[in-house]
Amino acid sequence: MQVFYNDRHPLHHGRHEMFRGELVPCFEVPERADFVLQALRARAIGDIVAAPGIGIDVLARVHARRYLEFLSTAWDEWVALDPRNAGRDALPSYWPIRTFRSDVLPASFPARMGLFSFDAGSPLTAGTWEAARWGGACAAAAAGQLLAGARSAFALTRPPGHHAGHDFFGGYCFINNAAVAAQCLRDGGMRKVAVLDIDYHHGNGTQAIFYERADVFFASVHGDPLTEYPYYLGHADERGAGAGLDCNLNLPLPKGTGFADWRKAMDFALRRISAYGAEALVVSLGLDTFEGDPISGFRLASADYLRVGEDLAAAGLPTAFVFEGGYAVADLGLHTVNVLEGFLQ
Ligand code: SP5
Ligand code: ZN
Repeated sequence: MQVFYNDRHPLHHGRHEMFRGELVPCFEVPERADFVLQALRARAIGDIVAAPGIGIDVLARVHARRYLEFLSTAWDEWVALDPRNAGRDALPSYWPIRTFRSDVLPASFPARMGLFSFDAGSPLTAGTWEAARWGGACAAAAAGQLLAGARSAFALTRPPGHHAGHDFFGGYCFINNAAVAAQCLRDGGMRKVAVLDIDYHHGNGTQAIFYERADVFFASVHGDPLTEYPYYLGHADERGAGAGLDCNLNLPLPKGTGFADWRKAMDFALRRISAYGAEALVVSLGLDTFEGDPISGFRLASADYLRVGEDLAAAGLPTAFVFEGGYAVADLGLHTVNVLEGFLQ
């Protein structure tokens, strides 16, 4: 399996995220990808290569141009506000909810920061744009492998992507890597593509990007948003809209769910993907379903990830894995490699 590793990922290195009124150390740290890389090397899973660069047009297939423009200049604008900001992460303080206008682009940088985000837990740092856009390149390259006939590929990158929407960041995500991969598969000639999101948190960004489209099916198994982040999306009655009606499947599960019930939900999602007629699959591979994850609530054990990979392989589709969440940092390598090994058996 080709592994497209984003070696620029450490350029994104948030220090703090806002949590319950205080700044706490980030859960989404560079060591996450380092542990996965080490495990891939130790167990000789695949060829670890760099992705070729992509133009902004590839990202603009799923993101708004004005959002990409914002991301590309955000750090410089943040530092221009106050030179001392060079030593601080950028976090939003204002949001234009509901009745506010979002059609007028504010001149104020802090106002744009809020326009293009939905939480204060996703610090933007000096190298965020560089790291995030090369993540998009890894996702595009993984899609390219499938288009060239490969059975599987893996985009190993951070920051993660599935919470990032058409024009917003949040949930530690800036560029939606899985959406980039799915769109590249479509643009490369696959007629129907599915995204299966198995991160603990609902992939609100991916869902929103494809919600009214019939050519990309989105399925997600996740913690019930009534109690779990990202809270405002991911309910079972969200079935898609317009041409995309019944091309969206949410399977929220209660906090505390163990592997037996989780596996039934994933297998149901795979059956729906098969019935839909997908020609290729993108897996948003979050490993925060692990029982030891510090911010999540499912109870998967380390060996369960082998079964996850086997079940995904049984779907029989060309599959691009895209790395998402997972915060039990030292165990991430083992779990990621277990999924991939289970898939390749
Ligand atoms: C990609 C991904 O997994 N994003 C998740 C973003 C979650 N952000 C909210 C984190 C809330 C932290 N809760 C800490 C609980 C400590 N007991
Ligand atoms: Zn997550």
